[in-house]
Amino acid sequence: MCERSACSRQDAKQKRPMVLPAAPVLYLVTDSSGLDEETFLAKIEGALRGGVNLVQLREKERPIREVLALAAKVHRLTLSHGVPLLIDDRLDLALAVGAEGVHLGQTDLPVATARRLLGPTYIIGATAKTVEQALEAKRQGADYLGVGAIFPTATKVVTRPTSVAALTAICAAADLPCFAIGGLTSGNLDVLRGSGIAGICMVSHLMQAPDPCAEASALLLKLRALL
Ligand code: 3NM
Repeated sequence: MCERSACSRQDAKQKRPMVLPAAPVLYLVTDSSGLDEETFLAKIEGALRGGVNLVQLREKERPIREVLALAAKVHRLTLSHGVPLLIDDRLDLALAVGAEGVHLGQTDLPVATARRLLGPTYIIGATAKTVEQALEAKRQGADYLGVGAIFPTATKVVTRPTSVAALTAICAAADLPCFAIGGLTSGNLDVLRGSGIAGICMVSHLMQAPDPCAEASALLLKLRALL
């Protein structure tokens, strides 16, 4: 599975993927900090070969032109695997690179505004930490919810803890695919059993894995058994 030649999904190269993958979703949220570009892209490529089926480009610190150039390269990779690429926060970047959608936090552009600007075919994800936020994001047109932080995270992010009980309540109330995020590793996923999630998001566990392909394929096996 992790051999370069074995994993490309040739048929997916023909058209832009526009829909969320079905559960289980293994969602890679990228972080290029501390990595040169070649290594960064190789990590993403490896994770895609291992079965990551949704990718978000999340670059908070870098100038927009750098992120634009990087997004185009990441999009080439995701397209070649038939996997949607979402851009964190920046609808302008998503449009500029022809990405499949955006992920919006609670202080970003409102979901309804993004939906009005992007139309129905783009994927829009929203961060939700309470049932109220989840229902509001759904009402405004979100396609999925990112819910966390389930565990403390060392990834640079403004967040606060979200309990598994709150995650379970959100999954039950929202009737949208919910993806857990925050401090998740291959060793702590069991707490998510029975929560109703459709998948998980990971930054550091995959970006820092020595072999993201092997790690992603092992994670998918775990997720299949868990969901
Ligand atoms: N959002 P890691 S936690 C991007 O709680 C992000 O909404 C969060 O990184 C939230 O997998 C987070 O390395 C970072 O812990 C998750």
